[in-house]
Amino acid sequence: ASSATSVDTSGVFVHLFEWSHADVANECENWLGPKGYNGVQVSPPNEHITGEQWWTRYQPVSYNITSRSGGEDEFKDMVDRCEAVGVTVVADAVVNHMAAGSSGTGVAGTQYTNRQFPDYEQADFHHTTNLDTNCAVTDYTSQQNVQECDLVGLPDLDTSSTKVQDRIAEYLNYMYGLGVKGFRIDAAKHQEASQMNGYLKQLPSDAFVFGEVIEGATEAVKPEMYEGVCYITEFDWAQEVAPNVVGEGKMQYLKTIGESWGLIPSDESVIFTDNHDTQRGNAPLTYKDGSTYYLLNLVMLAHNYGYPKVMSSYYFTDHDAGPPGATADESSCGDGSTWVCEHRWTGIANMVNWRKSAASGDGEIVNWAQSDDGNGIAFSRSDSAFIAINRAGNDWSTTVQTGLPAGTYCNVIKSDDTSSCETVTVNSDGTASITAPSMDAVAMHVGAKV
Ligand code: ARE
Ligand code: CA
Repeated sequence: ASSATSVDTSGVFVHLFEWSHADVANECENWLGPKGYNGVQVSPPNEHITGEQWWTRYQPVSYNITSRSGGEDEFKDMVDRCEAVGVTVVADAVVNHMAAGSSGTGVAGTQYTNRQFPDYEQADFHHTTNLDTNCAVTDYTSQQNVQECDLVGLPDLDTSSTKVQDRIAEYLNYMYGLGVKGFRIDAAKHQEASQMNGYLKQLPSDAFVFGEVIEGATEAVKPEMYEGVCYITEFDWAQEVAPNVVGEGKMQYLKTIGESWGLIPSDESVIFTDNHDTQRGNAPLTYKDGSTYYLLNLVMLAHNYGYPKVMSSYYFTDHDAGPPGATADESSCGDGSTWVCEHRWTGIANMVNWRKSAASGDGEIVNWAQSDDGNGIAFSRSDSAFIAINRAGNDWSTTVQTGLPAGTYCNVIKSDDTSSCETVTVNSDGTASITAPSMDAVAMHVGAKV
């Protein structure tokens, strides 16, 4: 299993998709730090091809820290300012491949031709007998096809080569030197696990690393192959959980989310309601779904399975559309046309400190209760945090055991301001009378006691 890293995976991190470094730095100080987020995933910070589409970021031209999000000085300033308020920067590392096409220029002016870059020559890529061509990823039942051919036309680096491994390690260590303690390995599934480890083992042992491995039932490459090498994305979490929040299932089934559902072990798992790909693809719920998406986020943040990543998006209709030009801040967040800022939605933001309280003891789910129809659930964790979530059409009023010490608590779903929040009273025996409104929740924790 993955050893101790500088990221506490009992906390919560957020993906500020396509935010500029300057905006991320401000957000760390104004929101992420105060609300308790312990990490922020940023878009690939290295030089990429030019173009307006968001996915230009996934076509590296060089490892210069220059991108649509800003240059190296802005990157370093962001890392320092986030770290100063307890928020670790997690860089998206695109190292399986380089930019496609016969020639082009990167955003910092670096030029390349077919499979030739300042950092790599043609022999550093997987290839046919001709150095300038390669097979295409077409057959997910073949490990070799998936890992040694080109993904959507992107020249596939020969990650078995120690030269390539060393160059990737140098890039990641360079970012580590700038203060980056976390990495998302893009297209990890397209790199053989031990070859990936060839560069990951060159990183300091406290680096937090998770690999993007999408499970497919009939596919050759399995998430399990990466156990012990890095944390792993669990794409099935949203697919399995969402149908209980909306649709056929029931909230009552959520008690056992975990390995018994076929998910990877909790202590190696990164979970999310949707990500930048699935929100444009097969995500069961996204910000566009409103309250059901909100409830799915609350389930993710309250349950003890996995290390949750909150998705923070920009509004889009066109699948390829790049980010809005607007600065992401107080005036643009949630304006309906630029930045969605899901991570600021009151219940989501306040559940981050809730989860910290929840993890203060053994973190176990106790005092489970449910409504008669199974659409309302309530539970506590570590006797320091309690939540009731209700997907029914009617409010759910009940008296439950909260496990909390007697006292008056904020309902943090509405506010965590102890001077003015709506409150819930916990009696001396730990019970409380609560009302979870329809499509809403009520939550208390020891960190927000009045
Ligand atoms: C773009 C154009 C292409 C063009 C290419 C080269 O869209 O038409 O051929 O450029 O010129 C992103 C976009 C791509 C984009 C690419 C490069 O999504 O559209 O291509 O950037 O600009 C598989 C992989 C998984 C990958 C997904 C998208 O296994 O690793 O496909 N996800 C990551 C990122 C993406 C990114 C890349 C990888 C590339 O998160 O944002 O691509 O760096 C099943 C399988 C999965 C498979 C999935 C989709 O579920 O199990 O393994 O995921 O289908 O095919
Ligand atoms: Ca590969």
